Amino acid sequence: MGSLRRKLQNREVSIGTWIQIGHPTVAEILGELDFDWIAADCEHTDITIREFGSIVRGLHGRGPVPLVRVGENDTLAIRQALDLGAQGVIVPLVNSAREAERAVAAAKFPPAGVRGFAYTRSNEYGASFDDYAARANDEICVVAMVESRASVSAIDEILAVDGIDGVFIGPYDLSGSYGVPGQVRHDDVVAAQCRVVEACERAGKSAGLHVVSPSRGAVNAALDAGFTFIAVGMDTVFLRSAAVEGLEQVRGMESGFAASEARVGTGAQAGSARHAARLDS
Ligand code: 3PY
Ligand code: MG
Repeated sequence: MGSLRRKLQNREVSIGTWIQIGHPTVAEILGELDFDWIAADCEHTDITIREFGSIVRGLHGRGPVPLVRVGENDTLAIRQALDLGAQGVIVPLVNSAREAERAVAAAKFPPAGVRGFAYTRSNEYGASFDDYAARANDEICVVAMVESRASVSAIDEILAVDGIDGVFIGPYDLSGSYGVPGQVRHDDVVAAQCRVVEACERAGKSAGLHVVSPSRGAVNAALDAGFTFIAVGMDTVFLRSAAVEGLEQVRGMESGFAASEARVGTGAQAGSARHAARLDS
């Protein structure tokens, strides 16, 4: 069994992150970091299946396990992502055991499921066909997203589906479903999340949460609440916060720069005086 699937099944903590930018450079940069897994979000982004292939190639040979959140609970979307080398799928809006069974079936080769066999990137275009076919069902992780009142009501049945390794909370959709859109800290939404975590504890499966703005406090709160499959940040969030911080470091320097320029003179004369001063120092 793959190490991430084992962690999910043992409720061991894993820390991952999300990719929303469909370029391999992002995967190469984040892939060098010590994340346990990296999930590309193909639901709420413009990441195409081809771009997902580039992301998986960017992660290849690096540490984090490549996961995908498919656009919807669709057999072909799941098959194509796994064929490209995703080692697990996060499936949005799973509202019932039947829908969970559908997701698992798409992710597993027969007789456990309906995943089709072919020469694909995941089996090195056939070079490791037999080996991959023998181990894929055991290694591929399937995580169902719980993001509706219906899903919370059916949580025990969803978790009882063989092949569902854990669930991941979608707090925003959950808040919408409870009639308080965007209020992810609303009592009803928090109570729903607690219900899901308790069900995971009973079922011995993992509960996942996205800590969008990472901090030790926020991750500790998630761990204390019983979540073990934890995403921190996201490429877009990291990019923005680094840009904001970098800009904060230097904004305001222009006024000092303008003042020193005024003292030295203007134009080309000022530039050469400045360079000369720097060379002298
Ligand atoms: C949700 O909050 O519903 C999400 O899917 C966030 O990714
Ligand atoms: Mg959602």
